[in-house]
Amino acid sequence: MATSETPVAIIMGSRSDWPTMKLAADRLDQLGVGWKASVVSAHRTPHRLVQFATGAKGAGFKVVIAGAGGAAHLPGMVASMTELPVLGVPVQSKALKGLDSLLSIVQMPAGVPVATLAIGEAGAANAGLLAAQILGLADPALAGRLEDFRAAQTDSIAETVED
Ligand code: RP5
Repeated sequence: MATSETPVAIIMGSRSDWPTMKLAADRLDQLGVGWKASVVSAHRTPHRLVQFATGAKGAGFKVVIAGAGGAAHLPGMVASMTELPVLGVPVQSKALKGLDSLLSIVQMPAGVPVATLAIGEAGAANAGLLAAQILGLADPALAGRLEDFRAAQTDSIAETVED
């Protein structure tokens, strides 16, 4: 069960996706946004998928971050059963380096959107930030923390190339 303290659900197809998906959780932690992570596999636990997707909105979640690799059907299937925004993270696969994951997630038919991020760690980190930006539209304090984050990030980028 989500609460106003945990507006973001982070789901993934396998425990093996967590080292990547943790990057989303880390960004949410930095911004003071609550999250709940769980393993929901489109193929290995299909009934858990239906239960999660049909119950996510009623449980109080506002945004779903869904990561999966290979035949990555999880984000699209969740999106098909909820009106919550679903952010899809293509986890880097061993065989095809995540191109399979990306194409499985990004090519959704019109009518059922998944906001697809980059392959791997950058995508997971950006999913956390994007979830915070969505929530920030209705949360001025969070929007302020996002502005501070961007300003600090800009300040951290040196213009010179010397060591
Ligand atoms: C997908 O298969 C998961 O999302 C994961 O990225 C991939 C491999 O899973 P494991 O075999 O490591 O459990 O369903």
